[in-house]
Amino acid sequence: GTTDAYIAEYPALVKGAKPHVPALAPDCMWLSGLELLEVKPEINFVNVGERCNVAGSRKFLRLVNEKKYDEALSIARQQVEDGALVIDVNMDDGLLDAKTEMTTFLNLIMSEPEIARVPVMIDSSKWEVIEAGLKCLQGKSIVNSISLKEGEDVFLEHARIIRQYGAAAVVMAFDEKGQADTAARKIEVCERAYRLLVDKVGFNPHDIIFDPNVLAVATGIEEHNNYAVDFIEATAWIKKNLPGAHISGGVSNLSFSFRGNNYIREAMHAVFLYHAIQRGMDMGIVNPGTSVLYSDIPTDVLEKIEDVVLNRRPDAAERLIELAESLKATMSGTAGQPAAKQDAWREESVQERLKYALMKGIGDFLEQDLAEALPLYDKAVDVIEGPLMDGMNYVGELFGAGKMFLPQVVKTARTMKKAVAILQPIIESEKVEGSAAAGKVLLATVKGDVHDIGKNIVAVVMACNGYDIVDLGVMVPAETIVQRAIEEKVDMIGLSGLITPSLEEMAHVALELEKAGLDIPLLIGGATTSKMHTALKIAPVYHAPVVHLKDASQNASVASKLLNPQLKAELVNELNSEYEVLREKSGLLKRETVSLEEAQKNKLNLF
Ligand code: THG
Repeated sequence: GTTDAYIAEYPALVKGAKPHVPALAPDCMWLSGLELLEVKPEINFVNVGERCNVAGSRKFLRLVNEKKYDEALSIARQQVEDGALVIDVNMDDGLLDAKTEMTTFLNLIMSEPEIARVPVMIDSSKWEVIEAGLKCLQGKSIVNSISLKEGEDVFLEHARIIRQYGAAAVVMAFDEKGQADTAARKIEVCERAYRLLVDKVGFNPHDIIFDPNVLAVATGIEEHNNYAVDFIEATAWIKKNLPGAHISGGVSNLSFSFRGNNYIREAMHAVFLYHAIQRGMDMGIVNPGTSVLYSDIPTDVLEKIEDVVLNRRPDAAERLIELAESLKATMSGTAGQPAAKQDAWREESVQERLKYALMKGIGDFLEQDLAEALPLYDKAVDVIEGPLMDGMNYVGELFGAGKMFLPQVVKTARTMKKAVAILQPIIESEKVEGSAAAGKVLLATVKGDVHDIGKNIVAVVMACNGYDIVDLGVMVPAETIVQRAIEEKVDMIGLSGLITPSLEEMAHVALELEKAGLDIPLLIGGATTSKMHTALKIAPVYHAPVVHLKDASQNASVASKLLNPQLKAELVNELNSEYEVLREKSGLLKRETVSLEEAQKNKLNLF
């Protein structure tokens, strides 16, 4: 019916009507799942549920691995019930197909109205996973995350695609130099990213969520003490100077040093948020089920936690550990018993005393105890490899079991350093051809990854154990690692990384070491690394020993084994059989094969 005559009727119909005025772009952040989430100033904080994260929850990882999606969905549902306004979903694991898992899980969420009602934050360090996620979601979701770590071109390209999809974006405070740790660096990186997004890509500032990096405090390393303060200062600056932009962070990262004590961890988060929200933090990835409120924290506990979070005194971490331990004791019912006599340990045998001194990080009696121990051993190095290493190993065990905290491991390492320094002159004088000296270790965070805090802790622990450290920093390409390993004649190479793509990069480095004909043992560590991944993907491509280390407390003892030919052989045997078991367990090798003859009969026949 759209003839000229028909259309000619229109002018009369619209005469005097007001033209449509398009709705203005919102002057606050708009997000949505099935429902709109309008982040008006009255909502002073948007809590993003952290638990649907295979790297952040053992339970969620297990459920996804076992394809128990119903239960995995319940974790999402529970978070929404607990008040999460957004849910973060992360499927980055070296042994999962993250893209497929992301797609599967988001599609499942979309058919659960109680969950799909809230916006989703797609959390991945792989761009292809993020794009796969964006394709599943209706409404306005959040990409977590982009950054300047690979330079402006990649950043702009990703930002433009995000804008086409109509999503908001978390921008991490990383650049080509690495992750911003001080307030000044955080500000520098965020300001640069803001200008690019607003001026070059045409981003609505409300769609920018800065993450100035919540890094762990109270690690035992002094440089880390001001991390929370740096975050809060950068937050205040961003709020004031980058209009419209929001500020978020992964709050649970803050308390990694207190793994094993959930009360202290949650109280630290409450304290951090209390101060950061006042200064302008308006979003955060948190456990929505937390029950600890700032106002409920007893005054004495609060004071000690604020000392740590606000970096108010140099011994803050130590005092909080004491408190954490006494709280643990109270909870396990040993409270009220008289404390064991402070110096009862001085009555024990010298080996036990040395072990105890290391465990507790007490350096005061080392001179006398070492002098007493020396005549009992053939050589001074034996004291290190004997009672001192026993102490280190014990600490490693306790740490692994969540019974000890990171700052204590660092303190132990410092005590070890003192002991090694005392023994050093004697070791030198006893040195014979071919005797084992502490070796030289190359450390690097692999290409594509800017996280270096774990690596730096390892460097401190190993340096304290007498090793020479060649630290190549972050984003180190395989060629550089190979070249420097040769130049520096190192005894072993430690690769570190936090994000999942680093796993592939580590396998690539191993392959390059193999190609270069090297025979240097490889140590693998970092949050996403695992013994399973090492067994399946890294060890098979490199013939020299490849050892996965769960945490920094193990490095020194593994390194000392690698430097002793006999212990090295034992370790390699142990590793080989462990890896074999893991490979079988993974089922990847259980492929049914036919005989060669049969296979040859099946060859492609073109004529
Ligand atoms: N910034 C941005 N995204 C992020 C982070 C960030 N995503 C991931 C992470 N950091 C935030 N999420 C978590 C989730 C869980 C934990 C920490 C951060 C956590 N989990 C317990 C642990 O490891 O001790 C595991 C407990 C369990 O297994 O149940 O602490 O900073 N943009």
